[in-house]
Amino acid sequence: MNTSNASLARWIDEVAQLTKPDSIHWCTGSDSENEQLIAQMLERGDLIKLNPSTHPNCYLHRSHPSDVARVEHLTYVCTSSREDAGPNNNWMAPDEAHRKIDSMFEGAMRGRTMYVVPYCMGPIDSPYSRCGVQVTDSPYVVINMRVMTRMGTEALRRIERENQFVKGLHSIGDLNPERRLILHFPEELSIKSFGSGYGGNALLGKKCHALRIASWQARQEGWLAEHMLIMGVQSPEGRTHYIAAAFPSACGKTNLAMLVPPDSMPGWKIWTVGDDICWLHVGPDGELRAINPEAGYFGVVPGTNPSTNRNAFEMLRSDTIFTNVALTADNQPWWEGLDEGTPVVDWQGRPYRAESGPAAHPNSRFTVAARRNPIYSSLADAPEGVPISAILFGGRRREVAPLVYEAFNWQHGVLIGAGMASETTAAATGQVGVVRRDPMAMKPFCGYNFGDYWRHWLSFEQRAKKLPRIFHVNWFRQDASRRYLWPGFGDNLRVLRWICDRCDGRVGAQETPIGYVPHKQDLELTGLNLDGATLDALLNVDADAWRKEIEAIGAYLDEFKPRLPNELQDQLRAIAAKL
Ligand code: GTP
Ligand code: SPV
Ligand code: MN
Repeated sequence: MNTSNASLARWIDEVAQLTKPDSIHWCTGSDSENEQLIAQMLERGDLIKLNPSTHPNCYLHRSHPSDVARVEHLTYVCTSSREDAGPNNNWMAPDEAHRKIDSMFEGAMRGRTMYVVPYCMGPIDSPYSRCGVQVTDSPYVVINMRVMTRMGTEALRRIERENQFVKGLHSIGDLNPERRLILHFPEELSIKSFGSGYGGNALLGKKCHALRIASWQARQEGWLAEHMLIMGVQSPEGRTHYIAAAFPSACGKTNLAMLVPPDSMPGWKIWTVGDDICWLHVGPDGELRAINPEAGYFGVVPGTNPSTNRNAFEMLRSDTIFTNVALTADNQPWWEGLDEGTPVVDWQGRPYRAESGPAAHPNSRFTVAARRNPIYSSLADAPEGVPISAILFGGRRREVAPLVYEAFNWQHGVLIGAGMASETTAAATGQVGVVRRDPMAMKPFCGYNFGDYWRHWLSFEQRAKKLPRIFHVNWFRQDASRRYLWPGFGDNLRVLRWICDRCDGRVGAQETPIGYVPHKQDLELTGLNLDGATLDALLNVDADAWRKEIEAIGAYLDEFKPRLPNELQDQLRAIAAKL
C-alpha cells in the first residue's frame, strides 16, 4: 500500500486489473527518480541527449509523426445530458464512452510499467489549488508532468488530507490514430486518454484537468478556469498592474507573458506569473485574483530567437525537454526562425532536405520549469494569487479587428470574448489559417455548454466588488501583401502601457461603435518606424466590415439558444444600431 487514501488505492487496483502492467511505480518527484527515467529513455532511444556544452541537461524527444498536436475531433465531453456539453463540444454518453475506451485500455500496459503520478495544480499551499492523479505508461509523460505541475510526494500528502482528486487514466497504446480518444467525465471528475503521447492530449494536468474539468468545477463553485497568461507590468514609477490575456493556441501568450521591453521604454519591467492557464477567484477583498495552476511552460519553439524573445531564448539553453525540433551537425536543437546554425537532421530524424518541409515541426515544443524564466514573478507561487486589473482577449486577425479597443462595460466585455475569432494554427491537427470563432480562446477547452459559460462570466458582476476592465487586442493585422502592420513582441508593451493608463484613469479614448480606441497621441511610439497611414490602418474601425462581423457573431451566438444569455444579444443589438 503506497497511500493511506482508500479510494485512491482502490482505483489504482482497478486500473491495474484492466490494463495489466508488468509493474507499478508510484512517483515521488525526486531528482533520482527523474534521472533514472531519463537514463532508461536514453537507452531505449526515446530521448536524445543534446550537446552538453551548448545545451546542458537538454534532451530531444521525437513523437510519432501522426501524433504531434491536439486532436480536437477525438476529444469529447461525456456528460449525462448532451445539452450540458453544448454545441461547442463533441459529446458521447458516459456509459458508451467508458465501454469504448475501456476496451482499448484492456491489457494495454502489458510489458510496461504503470506510473502513478500525483500532482497539484497551483501552489501546493494555495486554497485555490486542486489535485489530481494521472496513471500513465509513458515515461515521457512522467518527466513532463514533473516540470509542468507540482508532482510527487507533497501532492500525494495533500490528496490524502483533502480526499479529493481528479482521476486521469492515460496510455499511449500503440499510437494508432484510429485508436485514439481523449474523454472527459466532468460529473465524475475523471479523464481517460488513449493513443497519444502529445502534450495537450497526454499531460492530463494541463488542458484536460486545468481547463476542461476545472471549468466545470469552477462554474459549480463560483470561479473561472481560463486559457490565459498572467503577467505583471511594472511602470518606471514602480506601480505594477497584473493582466490576464486569453489568446487561442499559438497566438502569442507565452511571448507576451515573457515580453522584453523595447529600448525606447526604459524603466518598464515585466513579470511572468503564467503563460497558458489562469484560475480566477473573487478574493476576500472582492477583487478578482489569479493563480497559475502550472509550474512550467510547454511552449511553441519555432520563432523563438534573441530578437523576438530574449527571455525565452535564454531559458531554453539548459534543463529543457525539446519535442520535435531539428538537429545541427553538433547536436544542437534547431528550428525555423533561429538566426544561427544549420539543420542536418529534421524533426522526424531524417537527413534534412528543404523540399521535404520545415526542419522543426511547426508545433514543436519546449518543456521547461517556470523557475528557469529570468523574469519569473516573485508572486507566482503566492497562495493568494495576484489581483487582476485588466483582461485581454485577442486572436490572429489579418483584417477587421483593430490593434486594441476597450469594452464599454463588463457585459460588453463578455460579448467581445464570446465573439472572438482567430485563424487556426498548428497547435491542433487540421487546416491552418482558417478563421473560426474561438470564444475566450476556450473553444477547444471549455468543459460545458458555452451558453452556460457566458452566463457564468456575466454573473461576476454580482459576485465581485471590483472587476477588471476588458480589452481586445490584435497583433496580427496584415497588409495586402501579407506583411504584419504591427511589429509585435516587445513592442506590444506600447499597447499594454495604454491599457495600464486606462486602468489608472490617466488617458481618454475615442468612442467608436465597437468600443474605446486610443487617441493616436496617447500611444508611445518613439523608436518605431510606423508611418501615419499604417497607424491609421491599425486603429481603424471599418463600419462595413464590422456590420458583417456583428452579423457573423450573431449567427454564431444563435447556435447556443436557448441557453444564450439575453444580455449578450442586447449588447450585440446596441452595437449593430450604432454601426
Ligand atoms: P500555446 O502554447 O499553443 O497556447 O501558444 P501561445 O499562445 O503561448 O503562443 P506563443 O507565444 O508560443 O506564440 C505562437 C507563435 O506566434 C510563435 O511562432 C510566435 O513567434 C508568434 N508570435 C507571438 N507573439 C507575436 C507577435 O506579437 N507578433 C507576431 N507577428 N507573432 C507573434
Ligand atoms: C495549446 O495548444 O493551447 C497548448 C499546447 O498550450 S497543449 O498543451 O498541447 O494544449
Ligand atoms: Mn495553450
